[in-house]
Amino acid sequence: MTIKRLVPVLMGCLSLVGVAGASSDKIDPLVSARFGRGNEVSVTILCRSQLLDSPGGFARFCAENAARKRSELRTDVVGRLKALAANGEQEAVLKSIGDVAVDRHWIVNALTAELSPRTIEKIAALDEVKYIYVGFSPVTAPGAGRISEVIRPPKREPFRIGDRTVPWNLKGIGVPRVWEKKDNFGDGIVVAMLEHGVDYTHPDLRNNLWVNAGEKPNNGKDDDGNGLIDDYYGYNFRTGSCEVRATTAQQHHGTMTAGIVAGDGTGGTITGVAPRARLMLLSGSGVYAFQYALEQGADVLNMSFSIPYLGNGRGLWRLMAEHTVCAGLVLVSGCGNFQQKAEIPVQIRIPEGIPCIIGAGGVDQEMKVPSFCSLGPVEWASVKFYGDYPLPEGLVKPDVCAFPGAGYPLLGDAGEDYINNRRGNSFSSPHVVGVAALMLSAAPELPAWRIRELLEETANDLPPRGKDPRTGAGLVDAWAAVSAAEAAAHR
Ligand SMILES: [Ca+2]
Ligand SMILES: [Ca+2]
Ligand SMILES: [Ca+2]
Repeated sequence: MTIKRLVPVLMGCLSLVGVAGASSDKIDPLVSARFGRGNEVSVTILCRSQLLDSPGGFARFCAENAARKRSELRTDVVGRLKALAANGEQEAVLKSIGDVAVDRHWIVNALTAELSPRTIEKIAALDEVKYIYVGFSPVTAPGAGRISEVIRPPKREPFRIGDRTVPWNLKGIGVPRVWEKKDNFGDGIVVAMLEHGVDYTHPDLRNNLWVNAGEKPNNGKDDDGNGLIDDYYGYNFRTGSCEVRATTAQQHHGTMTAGIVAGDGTGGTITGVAPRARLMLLSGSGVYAFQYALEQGADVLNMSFSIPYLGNGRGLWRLMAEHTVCAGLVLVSGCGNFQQKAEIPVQIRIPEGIPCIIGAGGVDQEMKVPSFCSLGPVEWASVKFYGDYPLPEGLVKPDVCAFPGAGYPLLGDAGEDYINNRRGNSFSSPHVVGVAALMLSAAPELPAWRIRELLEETANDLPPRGKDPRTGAGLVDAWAAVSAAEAAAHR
């Protein structure tokens, strides 16, 4: 313990006097492996001052802020993160790297740029630099773009099941009972979908879209002054465009996941767990999505994707996710489909392997884990600045389970209202997201980290007893989870 504490202090002193050995300790081996090819390397430069320490800072923050409202935490934490990003450390780096294109971040106090190996080694010696990771995908310079259809005003009558079909997957996690007995359909909750696009013109989605009230669509102007032109339904940070509509089969993944969150059954089948939640549509790197979702008032973020081989970069994602959860956004991610392709402990990757992110695994209708579903545990002992959750126990993931399919209706693409032959934990995740939306609709001021705790406490445990690395805490139970959220809000 003493030695561990001494090392960073010593490193700090050494870098002050410019000893090269100390500064190279601040360059991720995955970055230096790209040196020597004569190319510039994309890096994300983590500055010294961060809101949370690693690894104990998140648990301390949650304990100290347990009695606070989520809305207060949003304002307070976003303000503190932005103040840290403006504390002069980023400026010191900018001064040192000269005139190159840089993305400055605030969700973590960090910058992303493409730099030469020589410049990277130079800035590693700065006292203001904590560590240099492989870069987040850079944002494409904002362009104009157009939204294919401006839907207004949305038709939002009071929600009724009526004669529409409610499929087995929603019944299996207790959703219709919440609708009928609690009159809770997810009203008032905004769910951000980080996807490759969503067909927002689908009849079952088009009345459930979040819109940026400060932005006039398709006028070529950034009306709300957030730096993004015409970001009406969300934003595509990959293309630098406001258009977030799915047009290819691959992008159609997002239509299916969005349908599980909020498909309202206009076409005859209710696919959505929270058919009165609203959808914010985002594409691109997580860092931009987290910042946008926090600034624009999203409550839950779905991430039905998995990133492998991040090495120490897993720690950068973890810090970013912990800051985001402290700021009141519930993060959920599917646990992946790599059971037959990868050894434990790397079947469950990023973001779903991060402790504060709700990792959704899968079971079929017989409560068996399908052979494609990734299994836990996850290790963090090898990750710079963390070193917790050593194997063999590791971090138990998944956190909870839902249904990955196949065999229940998903939203189809143009010309086909529904399809039912797809499967994967990409679809488990939005079930959990939908339940989180119902919980927050009932108890909007619960801190975001309480949603994961309550989902686990109320899940229906599956063998073996207790939280296990196949099914987590068990199958989510919407009725019990929403009831627990209501009780926690009144405490
Ligand atoms: Ca804008
Ligand atoms: Ca505009
Ligand atoms: Ca169990």
